[in-house]
Amino acid sequence: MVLKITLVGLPNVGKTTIKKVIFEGGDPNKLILFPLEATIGTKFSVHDFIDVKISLVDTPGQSLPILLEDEEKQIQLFENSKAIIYIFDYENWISQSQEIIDDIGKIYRIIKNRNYKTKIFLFLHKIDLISQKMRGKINLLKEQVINQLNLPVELNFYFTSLYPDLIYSSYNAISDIISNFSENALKLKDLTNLIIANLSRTICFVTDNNSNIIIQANTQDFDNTLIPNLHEKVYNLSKTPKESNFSLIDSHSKVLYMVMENISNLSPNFQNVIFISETLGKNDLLDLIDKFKVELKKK
Ligand SMILES: Nc1nc2c(ncn2[C@@H]2O[C@H](COP(=O)(O)OP(=O)(O)O)[C@@H](O)[C@H]2O)c(=O)[nH]1
Ligand SMILES: [Mg+2]
Repeated sequence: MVLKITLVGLPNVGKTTIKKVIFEGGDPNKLILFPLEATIGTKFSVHDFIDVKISLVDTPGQSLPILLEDEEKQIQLFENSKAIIYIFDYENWISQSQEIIDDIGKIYRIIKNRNYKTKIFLFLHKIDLISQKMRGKINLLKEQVINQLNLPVELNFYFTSLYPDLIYSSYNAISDIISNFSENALKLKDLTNLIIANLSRTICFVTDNNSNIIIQANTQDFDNTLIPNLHEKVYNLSKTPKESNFSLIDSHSKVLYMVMENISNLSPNFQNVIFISETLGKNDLLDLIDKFKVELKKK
């Protein structure tokens, strides 16, 4: 199955960086320190995500107004698009809210007039730049956006960031979106959430054949500052499997237990399942792996 996803938004909101980090394994820390060049012209790329081929369309922000007026461009960008992700940030919202409302309204009407079956998703990105105090009221911000949009349907809304403490928000948003279209992605997401429910300070990753993390599920109390570091470890370990599937990880002066197991015999789309925990030891983690495999077989 091919899933066309189009990324749109004003310049400099983070579209290309999201693509690099989530779909190409780019290091978010480096990409925030050394930003990418502005995207000139629309970029098309293809990525694997479980059983789905994601055909990703990354649009240049500077030409958004032209893209939204030009019929030919509208077709090129949106025709057969299952999902449009409109990305904006808090700074944009403060300084250009009317422009954002107009753009989203235009996209909504283009899809409606052309009878496309496209879902629109909104990312309020770079939430790391919002003050802690304001972040506490983030749902009010969402309400404000939805009210001003005043559309007949409520669009799906996500708060995202690639900042280390918050990066899981971006993974979650993307895998959530893809689960709308892929039965297998949805099942896997439900399965991992089920396994870690009621645990404490534990995280689960599933990687694909390219060692990319395709699903991540963590308990509410998991220390998010550890996550980017763990992504790197998981990626490297997946590439060079060792004899032992158990290791201790030292991260930010914390010791975590990790187990990893190859599950490619259960599903050709997957490579490894990995559990990492601050609270569980080796045997408990091995039990989780067994539980995961039993549930995966059931599906
Ligand atoms: N603080 C912060 N900066 C980000 C985040 N995501 C991307 N950026 C930065 O935003 C800038 C624009 O990114 P880019 O992907 O080129 O934006 P695009 O024009 O929408 O494709 C770059 O400096 C990125 O490093 C984020 O989550 N937080
Ligand atoms: Mg770009």
